[in-house]
Amino acid sequence: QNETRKKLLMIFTEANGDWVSGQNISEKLGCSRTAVWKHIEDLRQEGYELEAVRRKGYRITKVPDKISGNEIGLGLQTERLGRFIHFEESVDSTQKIAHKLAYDGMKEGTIVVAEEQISGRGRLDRKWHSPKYTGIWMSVLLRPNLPPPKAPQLTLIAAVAIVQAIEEVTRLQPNIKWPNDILLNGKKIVGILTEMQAEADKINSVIIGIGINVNQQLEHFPEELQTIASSLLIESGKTYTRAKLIQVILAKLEKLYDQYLQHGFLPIKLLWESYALSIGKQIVARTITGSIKGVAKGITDDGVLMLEDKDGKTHYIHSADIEM
Ligand code: BT5
Repeated sequence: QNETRKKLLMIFTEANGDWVSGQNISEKLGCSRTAVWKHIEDLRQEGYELEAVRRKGYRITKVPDKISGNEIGLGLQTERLGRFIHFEESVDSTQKIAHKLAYDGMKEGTIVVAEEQISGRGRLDRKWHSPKYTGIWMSVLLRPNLPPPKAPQLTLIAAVAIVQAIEEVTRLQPNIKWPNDILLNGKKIVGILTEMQAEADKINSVIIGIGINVNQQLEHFPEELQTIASSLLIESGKTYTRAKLIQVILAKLEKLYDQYLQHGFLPIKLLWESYALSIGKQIVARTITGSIKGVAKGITDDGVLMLEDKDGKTHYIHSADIEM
C-alpha cells in the first residue's frame, strides 16, 4: 500500500504538473483503473488536490504543506528551544511522547511535533481535534528551576509568545482568553495545555502542549466546533507555512522564557494583560467546585485570575473555564 503510494507520487513528480493518463498510471503501478482511482482518492484525503479530466487523466494542482524535522531546524533562530526535534507523521498525542522523553532525561528545549494526533488532548481529558497536515500539534519540554506552583505562569508566557508570533507572521491580531485560549474574532484558534512532572518543591519538567489551527477550512472541523473554532486560513483567507510559524513561536518563547527566568513574571504580566480579552468585563468562571460570576480584575503576579463578585469580594481563580 505504502509502496504504491510512493510510486504514484513519483509518477506525478516526474510529470511535473502535467497530465498523466489513468491508463499510464495503471500500467506503471500494475493495478486496475478502479484501483488507481482509489489511490487518487487516498491522496485527496491526505490534502493533495488533483484534477481529473476524461481522456486527459489526472494532474496534481496542490501538494500539501508538510512539516519535517529538517524544515523546522533549517533557519531556526534559537539556542535551546527546538534544538532537538522529535517528529512523527501520526501520534496519539504529542504530550504523551514528550512526557516519556522528559522522563527519559531529554534536555530542555526538546520539541515533539506531529502531522496528526489521533487522540489529541485538552484540559480535563477533553478532546483536541488535530487533523492531518493542517495545524501545528507540538509539545515543548522545559526544565525551569522553579517551585511547582509557578508552572501555570508558563501557560501565560506561551500564550504571549504565540500571539506575538501569529502577529508577526500573519499580521492578524489575536487575543488571549484566560488561561489558555487564543481567539480571533471570538473564535478559538489556539489551545495550550501545560502539564508537569514535579517533586514536592521542585519542577522536574514542564510540557507545554500547543495546538494551532492554521490551514483548516471550516468544513475540516466537526460540526460541534464550527461555531466556536476557527483557523488562520479562515480568518485571513491565506495559507501559512507551518514550519515557519513554529520557528517564530520558538524564537519568541525562548526570548520571553529567558526574560522570565531572569526578571520574573512582572514584565510578562504586563504584556499578557495587553493582549487579554476579559479584563474589566463581566464573566462567569466555571470551576470544578462551581460557578462564580463577576468582573475580571486582572491576574496576580503569579498569573492567578482575580474575579470581583457583586458584593465586592475578590475570588482567586487558579483553574476554570471562562464564559464572557
Ligand atoms: C485546550 O484545552 O485548549 C488545550 C489544547 C492543547 C492541544 C495541544 S496539541 C499538542 C498537544 N498534544 C495534545 O494532545 N494536546 C496538546 P481546553 O481548554 O480543555 O479546550 C478543549 C476544548 O476545545 C474542546 O472541548 C473543544 O470544545 C475545543 N476544541 C477541540 N479541538 C479544537 C480545535 N482544533 N480548535 C478549537 N477548539 C477545539
